[in-house]
Amino acid sequence: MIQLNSYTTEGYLYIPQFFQLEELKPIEPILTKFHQQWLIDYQEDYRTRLINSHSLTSSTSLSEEERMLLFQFIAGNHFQPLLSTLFPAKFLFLNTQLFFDPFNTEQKNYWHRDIQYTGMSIEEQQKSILTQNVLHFRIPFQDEEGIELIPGTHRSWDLEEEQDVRLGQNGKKPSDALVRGKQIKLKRGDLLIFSANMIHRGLYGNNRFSLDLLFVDDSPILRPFIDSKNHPTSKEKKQLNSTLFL
Ligand SMILES: O=C(O)CCC(=O)C(=O)O
Repeated sequence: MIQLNSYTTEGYLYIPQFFQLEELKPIEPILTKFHQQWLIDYQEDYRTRLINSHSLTSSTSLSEEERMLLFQFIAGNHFQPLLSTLFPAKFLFLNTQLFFDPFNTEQKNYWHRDIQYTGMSIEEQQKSILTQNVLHFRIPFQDEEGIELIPGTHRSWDLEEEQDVRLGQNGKKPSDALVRGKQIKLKRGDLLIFSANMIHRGLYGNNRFSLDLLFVDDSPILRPFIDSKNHPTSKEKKQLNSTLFL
């Protein structure tokens, strides 16, 4: 039974052993292949700062069959019931991200809300988080330290100290500890769903390798963030028979 109430109040849903272990196997080599090529193409950015890649479904390093396998995984039976329960109305696939450890083991993580990178003013962000829904479905392929998040902040604004830390202001750093932080450790096979709008940070270590699928409200404000290249072509869509795509 899906715990909608818990998501509504806390902004996240942790489902241990959501996947049978063999269910992850077909897509794992695709992710690895993408990542190997990404490490070559983005060597400099990887060595200096990046902790994730994105847009696997538009990558030229994957074949048409591999892209289709990813779309089938995204649109398959796994996620549809959860999505229908968690979103209040219509929703769409946004994109994929792949998270890994920083090259520099001293590199610090950073508290953030994804919405802070959209160029909206603080006032607009405060208003938007009350209604907007952007969800991460995190699928770890390795046991990992997971995500630290502040429950409830998908719909409520930061305490003063949290905002100072998140924005790295008034003598605070984005990696400083926050009292209300809650760590969700993850194992391969688990699924963590969390709101991109809540205050959160990744916890590095153990050579993590996690696929995030992102889904958004089908709204005029969020549609422009969707890059149609990451969605199936109309021919591919016929094979998928899903309402997740443009
Ligand atoms: O895992 C991470 O390093 C950060 C994850 C994150 O911030 C996100 O998924 O938005």
